[in-house]
Amino acid sequence: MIFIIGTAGSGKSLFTAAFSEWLKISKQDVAIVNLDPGALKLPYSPDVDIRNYVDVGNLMEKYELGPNGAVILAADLIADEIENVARDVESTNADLVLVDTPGQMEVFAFRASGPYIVNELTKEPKALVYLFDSVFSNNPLNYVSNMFLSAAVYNRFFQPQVHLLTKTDLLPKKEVDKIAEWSTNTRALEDSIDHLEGAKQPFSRNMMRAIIQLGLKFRLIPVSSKSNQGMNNINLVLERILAGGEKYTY
Ligand SMILES: Nc1nc2c(ncn2[C@@H]2O[C@H](COP(=O)(O)OP(=O)(O)OP(=O)(O)O)[C@@H](O)[C@H]2O)c(=O)[nH]1
Ligand SMILES: [Mg+2]
Repeated sequence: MIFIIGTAGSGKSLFTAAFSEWLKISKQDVAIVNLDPGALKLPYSPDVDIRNYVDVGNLMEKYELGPNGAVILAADLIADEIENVARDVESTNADLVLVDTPGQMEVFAFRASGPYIVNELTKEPKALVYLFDSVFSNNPLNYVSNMFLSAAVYNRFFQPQVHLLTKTDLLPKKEVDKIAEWSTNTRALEDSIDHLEGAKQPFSRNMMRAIIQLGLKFRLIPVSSKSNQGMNNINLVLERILAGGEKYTY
């Protein structure tokens, strides 16, 4: 089971759609779970849908909540439905399950319900895929902030975590290569941080060093859900984590 996670708008749902299509073409037996109770439109047809159990619109009316309060309550209510969702997932009989998580990452990652859901939804091998939006991550300050967020997510779930650089079709290749290099070459990132102005520079540098000291590996895999760039690379990494390098479906 693969949980797709990232900040709002980072490309979770479209990646879920594109990667599942790519897997199907590669003759893999894949199912999709939508765990975003607030999703209005999805770029895929989910096999399992949390909206069948939790309805943000109803919660807003019933408890007189605004949209954000209702989304937070909804995320907590997912935990109460976990047995139903797990049963629905089981009945798909799929070899691989992609889980699209709520739009606002914090309601999933930084509340008690998220790790509970990840632990309870399956006992099969699992991985998290954390998305770096390439347009947002294209300056060293934002990049380091995103490293920090992904480290915080790792610290919440303690599952194997793979990092993607999404929407690469929106940037020139040179820019994509530069961001990808930051993730493997600390000197390159430090050089870019050196060009920041004022207090941002020592702050970013110290934050970068703190995260690197944690020993977390952040190698970013560039992907585009529009052109399918990188799907093969992410698939190979996930096969290694989840199936010991074998295909999920024979
Ligand atoms: N060009 C391009 N646009 C993308 C790509 N991935 C996502 N987008 C666009 O970015 C926007 C957000 O994508 P989503 O897949 O909805 O992102 P999300 O993380 O699920 O967003 P929320 O669930 O609303 O937080 C949409 O307009 C997508 O069409 C990509 O690889 N390339
Ligand atoms: Mg989404």
